[in-house]
Amino acid sequence: MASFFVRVRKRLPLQMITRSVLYGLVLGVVCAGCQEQSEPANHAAAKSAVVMERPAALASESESAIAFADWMQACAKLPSNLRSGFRLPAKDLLPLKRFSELEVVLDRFFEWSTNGVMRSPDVWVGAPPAADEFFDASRVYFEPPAIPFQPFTQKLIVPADAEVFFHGDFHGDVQSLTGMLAWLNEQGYLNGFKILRPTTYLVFLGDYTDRGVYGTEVLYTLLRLKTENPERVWMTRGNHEDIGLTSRYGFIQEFVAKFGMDRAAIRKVSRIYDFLPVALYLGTGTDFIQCNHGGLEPGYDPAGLLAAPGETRFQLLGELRQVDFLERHPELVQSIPGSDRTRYSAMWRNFKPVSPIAPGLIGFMWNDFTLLGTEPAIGYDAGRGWVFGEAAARATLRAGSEGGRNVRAVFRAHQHSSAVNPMMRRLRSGNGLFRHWQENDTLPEADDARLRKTLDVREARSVPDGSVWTFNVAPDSVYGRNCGFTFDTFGLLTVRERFDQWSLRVINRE
Ligand SMILES: [Mn+2]
Repeated sequence: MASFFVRVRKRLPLQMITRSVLYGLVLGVVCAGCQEQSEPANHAAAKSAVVMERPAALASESESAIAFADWMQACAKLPSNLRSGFRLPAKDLLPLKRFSELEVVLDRFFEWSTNGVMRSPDVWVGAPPAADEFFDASRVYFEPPAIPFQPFTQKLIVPADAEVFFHGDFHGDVQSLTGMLAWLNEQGYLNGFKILRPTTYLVFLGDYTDRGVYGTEVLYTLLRLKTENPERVWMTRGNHEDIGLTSRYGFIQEFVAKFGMDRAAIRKVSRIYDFLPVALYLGTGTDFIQCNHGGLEPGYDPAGLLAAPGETRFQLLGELRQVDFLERHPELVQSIPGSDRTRYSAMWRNFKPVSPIAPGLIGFMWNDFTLLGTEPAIGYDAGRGWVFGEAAARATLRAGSEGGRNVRAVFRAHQHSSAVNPMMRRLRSGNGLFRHWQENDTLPEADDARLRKTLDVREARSVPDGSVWTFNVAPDSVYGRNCGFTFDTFGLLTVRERFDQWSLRVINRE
């Protein structure tokens, strides 16, 4: 793994890395870890090895944490990514002077992750993860002595009058996040980092870092929110919550520039991703929405997780059984055009992930959805993943719905393009929130004026059964610049006893 740490010293021409190069490099990282994992002798030795000190006992809030107002002020002084041309500001402007200031919240997060609600074997559906692997935050899956890669899903029951805020990709735009927090403070939902109302939840949909230079500040802010409201703030794992991607798309480069080349620190900050669910099923007990970064993962069946008694439950993904899913749904395969059908059928697998992308992509982190109802049931975007159309999405959501428990909709992010494309035009026209497969939306290349007449662009929107929603990326990014938007977007879902009364409000900030 030495090569991995050497590579990140070099300044990579990030925008120029092609997908195929990216994949080759990522596999290099991942496979080094995999060999260790499958080597019983090393594995046994690993159990007694001490790689890194366990997180120290928690310092009390007051002695270690930066005050909310100071943090907001420090972040407000940062030049935007676009104004600075994605260059780091002068050292004295950085809100975190040393890694130890970030480490305080990492340690607090590890303490909650390893000794909080997840630690009890009773909250796991199926076999709970091993104490000396999953819960040993000093060990990682991508470096020897390796632990298994063990992604998981989560169920969260919320009260029937819950208000749940959602935000899409930040990609190192900290002012998008602090702007949202300022709004939540103004509106009385938060006091500083602290949630005030018992029915308020915050859900972040992944891709916190990379591509903008304030990823460490985004993570610090999110982890302050999480650790001060651990049962009310949830972060899902995006495709960029993966050391294979952060080492190539800017975050580790940013981290090294800010804190120096510190392997233990890089390992530690990367370990937080393993405690973020790849999908969060949030709902009342009868109705759920699937909250995650990318798309559907047909190889995973959530029925057991949703049926388990209790308000907060977790389940290891284990083996993803995509082939089995398609065998149960031949109609989806039949609807794929002939030549693609042959190609695709060779690509579906039953597999146990050893990393977010190997031996196949985890759909929750990577997959996409088509835009129009007229597009094919299933497609494949090379280097990105499976693209689900309306029929396949509905079939997958229905397959996870059993015993009166229904997965009704998907709230996700993962959409950005550095050039205006049909998806970005829909996000721009829809004020940063797009519902796929809208009835009148039939022209893929329609312009903004046309889309604003066609799409649901209202502030308050109903949530139809089977709907899929994409939240826009933060604006201080090449996506904001190249796609011509400067507004930030978050959503407020109001949950009700009856699903047909749930509603989603779009909130925009300049
Ligand atoms: Mn993404």
